[in-house]
Amino acid sequence: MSKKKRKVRAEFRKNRTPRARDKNWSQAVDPDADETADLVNRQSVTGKGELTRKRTVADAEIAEDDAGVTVLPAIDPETCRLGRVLRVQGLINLVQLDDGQIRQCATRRLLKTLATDQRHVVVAGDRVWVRPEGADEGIVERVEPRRGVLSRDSRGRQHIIAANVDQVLIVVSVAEPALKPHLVDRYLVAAERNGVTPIICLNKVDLVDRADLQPVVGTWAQYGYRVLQLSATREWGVDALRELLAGRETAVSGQSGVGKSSLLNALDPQLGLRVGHVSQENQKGRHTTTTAELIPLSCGGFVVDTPGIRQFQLWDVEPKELAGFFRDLRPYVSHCRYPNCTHDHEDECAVKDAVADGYLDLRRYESYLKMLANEPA
Ligand SMILES: Nc1nc2c(ncn2[C@@H]2O[C@H](COP(=O)(O)OP(=O)(O)O)[C@@H](O)[C@H]2O)c(=O)[nH]1
Ligand SMILES: [Mg+2]
Ligand SMILES: [Zn+2]
Repeated sequence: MSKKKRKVRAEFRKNRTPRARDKNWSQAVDPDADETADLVNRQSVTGKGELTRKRTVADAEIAEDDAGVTVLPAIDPETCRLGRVLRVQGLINLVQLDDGQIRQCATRRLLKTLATDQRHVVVAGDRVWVRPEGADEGIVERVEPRRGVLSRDSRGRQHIIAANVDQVLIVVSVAEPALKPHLVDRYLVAAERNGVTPIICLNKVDLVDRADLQPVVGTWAQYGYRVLQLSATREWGVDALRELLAGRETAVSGQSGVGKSSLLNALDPQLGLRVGHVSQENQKGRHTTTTAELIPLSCGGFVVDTPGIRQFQLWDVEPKELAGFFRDLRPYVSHCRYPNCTHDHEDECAVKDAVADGYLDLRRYESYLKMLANEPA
């Protein structure tokens, strides 16, 4: 993580850009001198005749973190206090300050207007500086650089599912809904990309013959990924899972209906998370997971229970770096004839040769090709 102290020139988001005025720019005398000064300061005419607004924020730092680049405006350490975001609901961030106090906080406008390709300015798990207001409210003045994140691409913007976690539980079911190994592979790449330890949780193994899972489980395990075979309803594997979560901060992610809430309830019955599909009538049911939420565990540590994700598209992974995030493909890439080999159509490709010779798993290679082509999971 590197920090630079400098003035920040931040572009406002497009939807806040004022429309070009009809006003005649060459008008010699402008009675509204202030407005003219304003225009000179804040607007510049680009080649396309578009207006962009920029603003210089004095006293801010720029930091590179696990989620990208973040702007850290100066805060007043006398009045502001550090805390952790438990949940973001609409415009309100529920923040627990380090002294335990829980406050409902709005987000400082400046943070929202700084140009960013992130879908949300504040996310569950964030460390934030809060300026307290009243008995139980406040304003989030600044978000600290994030260290372990799980993020995905949501229509061209970065959706940070959880911030500041050590590990991610990739929860899939082996039946109802059927196992999607490719989705697991995608999560694995995202975890490798962000330096978060992945734990693969195959739930509902009570519904299948475990021998059928062996080929796919074997490949992941062979490359050092931890794979748990669980049944939340029968409580199989739950003790092992609890041991892995105790004292750590873990994001729990997967499609809806795979048993995330059931697993968390099984390992900590005090949680009482709502289980089951959201039916048509109670789409807005209060207790179903609709927003990521930081939940303390009685065995120590936190989990971030996240809403079911239908599509998991990779965020900020260049095609040329993709193979490097596959632990199995990685050792071969330097042996290809072309240094920029995509391991797709090129000849004298060490990866393709390894697949043909049976050293690499064909399913994993196909998974790689699908991600390379940016096909939906
Ligand atoms: N057979 C079986 N069903 C399970 C298991 N875990 C969860 N379920 C069921 O799967 C459905 C979805 O579970 P839920 O925990 O709400 O999934 P979530 O959407 O991922 O949180 C519920 O009907 C659960 O009873 C399991 O290990 N075995
Ligand atoms: Mg749930
Ligand atoms: Zn190659």
